[in-house]
Amino acid sequence: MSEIETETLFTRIRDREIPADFVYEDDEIMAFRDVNPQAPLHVLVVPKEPIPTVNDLEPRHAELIGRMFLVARDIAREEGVADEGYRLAMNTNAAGGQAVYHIHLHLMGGRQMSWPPG
Ligand code: DGP
Repeated sequence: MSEIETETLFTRIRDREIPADFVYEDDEIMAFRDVNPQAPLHVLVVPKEPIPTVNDLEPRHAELIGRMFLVARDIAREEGVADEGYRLAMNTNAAGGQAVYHIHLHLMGGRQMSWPPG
């Protein structure tokens, strides 16, 4: 359904065209604080490749997606919320609440999360 955009808001952050508060970066993955935090800790873990949605994932992305969770787990530990708990979420398309069409894992912590989400 979606056309693969080569430039997204997050590739512009990746390329330092837009500033962001980075907490992690390697060859494939970056993580920076959400500009509109929904919790005391709100970090986005983002692949450098602009994959639009979870629907666009291919088998070759399996390791990348796994590594995104490991990066999020490590940041949760570093930020001191690992033991008390945190939420990881990836919104998909309009009904899933996705606003930026470049996949990203939300890491949220530092407050009690409710379920179900709104
Ligand atoms: P989603 O709705 O799942 O697509 O989440 C997009 C998130 O991206 C949302 O929580 C706000 C965040 N965001 C939007 N624009 C910027 C920006 O320019 N910088 C940063 N750091 N975060 C942004």
